[in-house]
Amino acid sequence: SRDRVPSVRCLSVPATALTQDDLKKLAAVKAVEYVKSDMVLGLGTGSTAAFVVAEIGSLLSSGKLTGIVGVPTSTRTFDQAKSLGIPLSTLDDHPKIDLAIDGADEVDPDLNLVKGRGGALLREKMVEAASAKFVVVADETKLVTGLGGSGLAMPVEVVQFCWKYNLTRLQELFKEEGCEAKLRLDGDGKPYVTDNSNYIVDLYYKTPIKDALAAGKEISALEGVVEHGLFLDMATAVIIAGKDGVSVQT
Ligand code: ABF
Repeated sequence: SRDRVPSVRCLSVPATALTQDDLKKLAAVKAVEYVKSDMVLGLGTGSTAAFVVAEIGSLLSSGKLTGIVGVPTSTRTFDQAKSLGIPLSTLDDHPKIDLAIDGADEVDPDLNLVKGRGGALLREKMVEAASAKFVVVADETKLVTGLGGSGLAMPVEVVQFCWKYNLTRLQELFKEEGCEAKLRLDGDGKPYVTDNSNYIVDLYYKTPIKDALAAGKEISALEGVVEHGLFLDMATAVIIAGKDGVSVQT
């Protein structure tokens, strides 16, 4: 695990009057300071990551950044980056990524994450696991004391075949945490289908996950489970924008 250093607080602007979007933008701009020309970049998914991609696009068009290649973590990030003229590639052609920047849904004190509420967890985890550095950007509402503690979804990507069987097995795994499992639906009330043609089962906990490391292994051991939203011991740094400014935790 990473050595923890006290978080560095750089008070850029009094953030009291800032909206959540303003905070996301602050975190995004701070993260892009880590981007250097000629890097291969993992481009995250979600509203905070979208500010990162926008910032990279503007540095590229102003000539302040050159020679970068982006590996997107979703079709929607692909579309956004393409529209900004960011050269794009994939893990097949760029298996080693210098730096990935992405959002998160939950961040615990050890920089372990819940990710995937944006539905992109599989490609995010593939890209971020292939990255030499993985910087997370989030506003302070994402901070939790224990994963699953937000009461919001912890997503698991499953094959479509017999999804109900796996939904039941997943729920059973977390009986002690009072887990309720739900199939994620899209706007039309049909099952949400990921970029990889799979379904998502969202797990909702009444109390935080007791042992996230063990939980991740148990989830992955279920046949038909493709990937889960526990990103453990993966983040190199977490940039949190909050009411007292932007902090960088490593
Ligand atoms: C993405 O960032 C997803 O894994 C996660 O759901 C999302 C957080 O979204 P937002 O930045 O919009 O809060 O990586």
